[in-house]
Amino acid sequence: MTLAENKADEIGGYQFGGGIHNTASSILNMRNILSADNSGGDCVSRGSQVINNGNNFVGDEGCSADFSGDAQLLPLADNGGPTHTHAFSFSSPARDNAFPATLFIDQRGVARPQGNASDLGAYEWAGFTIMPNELTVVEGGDAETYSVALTTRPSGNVTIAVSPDGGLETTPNSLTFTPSNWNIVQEITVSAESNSNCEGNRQVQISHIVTGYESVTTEFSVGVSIQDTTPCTFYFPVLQSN
Ligand SMILES: [Ca+2]
Ligand SMILES: [Ca+2]
Repeated sequence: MTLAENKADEIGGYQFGGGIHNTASSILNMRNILSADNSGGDCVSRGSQVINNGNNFVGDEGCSADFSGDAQLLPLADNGGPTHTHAFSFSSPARDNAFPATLFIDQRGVARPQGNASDLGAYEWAGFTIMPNELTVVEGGDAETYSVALTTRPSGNVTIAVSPDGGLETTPNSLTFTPSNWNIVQEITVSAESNSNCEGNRQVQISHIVTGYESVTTEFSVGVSIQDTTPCTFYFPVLQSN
């Protein structure tokens, strides 16, 4: 369940929980709840018992939650299914952090889990798999590859624009997944350009912008370590004796 953008007025300086308000003498059992971006408290327990059954996200740290902070929720929108839902960014801590083996569909009817585990709240990110997401290439040396695959069938074409940092070359620089080829893994080849500069080994990245998937434009990156092969020459000042 996702509870977001609800409001409860403060009375006498006391918050009544725009997201969750647990009244005195009642017991609140929570698991896999996502309560964030509410006004008047994301979860307020008024002298009553909260039983944390694991993996709850409460933006303002109320109710002894396991996760807090910015849930990176996106505006309420038609993301498929019978009701509007709050999607979230790919980098949201809600993604893949649910208590395992307890959720089988999300509020839209999308099967859970997607990716490494189920997501917190009402929305399951139908994401993609990147393998590996860290690699090493040698300057002027052999190319390496990584693969990208979607985890669910998209409703239309999904494009992924690939942008390597300086010193890297990638092929291709754009991927397209369609509703018919979405489950076929696509590979990207990476190589490091040869040069005559002594730069030392360095860490760069390949950025990706994904459009047309889940009504959300999102980004991810793959980390690349470049090993420098250029010999380094050092010059010392010539000391002259009088
Ligand atoms: Ca997931
Ligand atoms: Ca070099």
